[in-house]
Amino acid sequence: MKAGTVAVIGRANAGKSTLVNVLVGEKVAIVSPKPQTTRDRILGILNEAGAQVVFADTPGIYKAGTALSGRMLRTAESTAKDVELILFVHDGHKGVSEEDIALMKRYQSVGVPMLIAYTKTDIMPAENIPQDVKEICEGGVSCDVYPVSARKGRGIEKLRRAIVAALPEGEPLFPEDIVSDKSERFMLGEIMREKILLKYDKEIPHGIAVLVTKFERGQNGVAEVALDIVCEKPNHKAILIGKQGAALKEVLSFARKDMEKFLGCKVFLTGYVKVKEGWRDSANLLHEYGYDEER
Ligand SMILES: Nc1nc2c(ncn2[C@@H]2O[C@H](COP(=O)(O)OP(=O)(O)OP(=O)(O)O)[C@@H](O)[C@H]2O)c(=O)[nH]1
Ligand SMILES: [Mg+2]
Repeated sequence: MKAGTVAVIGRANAGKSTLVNVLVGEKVAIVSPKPQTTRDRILGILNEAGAQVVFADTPGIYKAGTALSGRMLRTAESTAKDVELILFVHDGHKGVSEEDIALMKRYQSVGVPMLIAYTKTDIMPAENIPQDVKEICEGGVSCDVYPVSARKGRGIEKLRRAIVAALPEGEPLFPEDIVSDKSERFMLGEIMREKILLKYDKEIPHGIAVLVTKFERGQNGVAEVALDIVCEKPNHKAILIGKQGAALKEVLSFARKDMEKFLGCKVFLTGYVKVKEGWRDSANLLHEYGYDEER
């Protein structure tokens, strides 16, 4: 059978996690309109007759400002080296700049076969596509470009076929009944982070870590989830909580609904907001919140 790992690489906010979710057919990674949504390497596993594709979703390429973003960048870099294929995701609706071409060439020079997914074609004029593809080729990038819309599901099947065809023959790396390497506990924390990314301005979510402190499925079919929402500043804490706790209540309620869908049972969710100044630059706290480089 065809089997292998595909590193999904590209700029922050390009649409990598959305594409991985669509290719796998299940939500394995959270998505938001804000750059730097994905912080860890997340494996999404696609099983089909005669093939197993392991997609390694990575944090988007973005200039590093904190120890956390430095780690995120290194996660993307190291993932690209140890795979059978690189899927470079490009946000087509932003056009193609010289820096984009330079980045594509840099990943092509890793020496692993590469395909380009040119995504978000649903929010751009279709006539720009051939010109952009030509520019990519003439810029010296010698790999196939697949225009897709992850949101509308366009071009996905063709891309999936091309990915499978590019993989070597091999044995599956994971059992066929799992879709992700991450635990339910990890996903619960990510669902909370996704709702915070969607609700608050970007200065706040970028400084958030979510620590799941309790996850227990009770006899009564209710899962009890407690988490700490760690932020960087006292004024962020005040914004997160809102007037008489209204903002926190709302964001917890959004998260709870998604957690119930994810776990398939009722969820009793409690969340506490805590302040840890400078946690994004503290090696100990990065470790405590699960942002280690080697895992
Ligand atoms: N219109 C449209 N929007 C898309 C498409 N794919 C992704 N998006 C949107 O683009 C934004 C970023 O998507 P993500 O999947 O989180 O992007 P990412 O590359 O994983 O981002 P980081 O994890 O921050 O690097 C979200 O608002 C998505 O809904 C698409 O095909 N069409
Ligand atoms: Mg992502």
